[in-house]
Amino acid sequence: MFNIIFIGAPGVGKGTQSAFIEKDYSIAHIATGDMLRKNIEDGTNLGKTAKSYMDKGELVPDSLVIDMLNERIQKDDCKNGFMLDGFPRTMEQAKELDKILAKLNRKIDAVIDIYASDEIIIKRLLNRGRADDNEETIKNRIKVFESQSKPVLDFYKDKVKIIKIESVGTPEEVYAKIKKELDIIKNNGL
Ligand code: B4P
Repeated sequence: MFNIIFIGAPGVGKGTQSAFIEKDYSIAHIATGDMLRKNIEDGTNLGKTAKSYMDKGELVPDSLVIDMLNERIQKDDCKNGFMLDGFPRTMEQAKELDKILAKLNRKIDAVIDIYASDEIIIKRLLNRGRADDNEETIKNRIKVFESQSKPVLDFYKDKVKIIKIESVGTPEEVYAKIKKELDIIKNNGL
């Protein structure tokens, strides 16, 4: 079993890198942003509430995202392990995740701290052009990341191995750096 968390600013490449990891390590890719967008698409109550926050680049309320994650993480495809892409994004989410994992008798093996300059992030996101990828919303998402999500790294600092990766170069080049570190952890069974 191999359980990983990705922490990084919007557009830094969490989703892009998660796709490589999912394939190589055969673990479930859990992207809370994708799950919320699916709820919006399906017109669920959760989707309706989430949309009002996501359109402004704000975080969706903790209780909603935590319940969604709790249910997802217990699905069969997580038996071999999981990679959390976009969760936890607040201290409250990190603390609740600890409780959820304790109940399931599971632990986090590695946290990937992925980073790039604001300039690179803004360029990538404007290029992608998703509904929430306009300059004003992107700038707010970066601000929200700095104030609410970055502190989550401190929560894991003394508990879990943190891999720090600069997300510059092609996606394949970035992934080569991540894979090297993950293989060390996996092979040492840390
Ligand atoms: P997310 O869906 O998580 O979106 P993101 O952070 O913007 O994207 P990511 O980092 O995955 O970027 P990607 O690899 O795609 O969140 C969206 C919203 O959902 C949040 O603002 C929030 O409202 C809500 N939400 C989600 N989770 C939540 C939670 N836990 N609590 C509360 N609210 C939550 O890369 C971006 C682009 O860069 C792509 O086009 C990609 O092709 C390109 N790219 C990537 N790597 C590259 C590279 N090396 N070189 C060139 N381009 C690259």
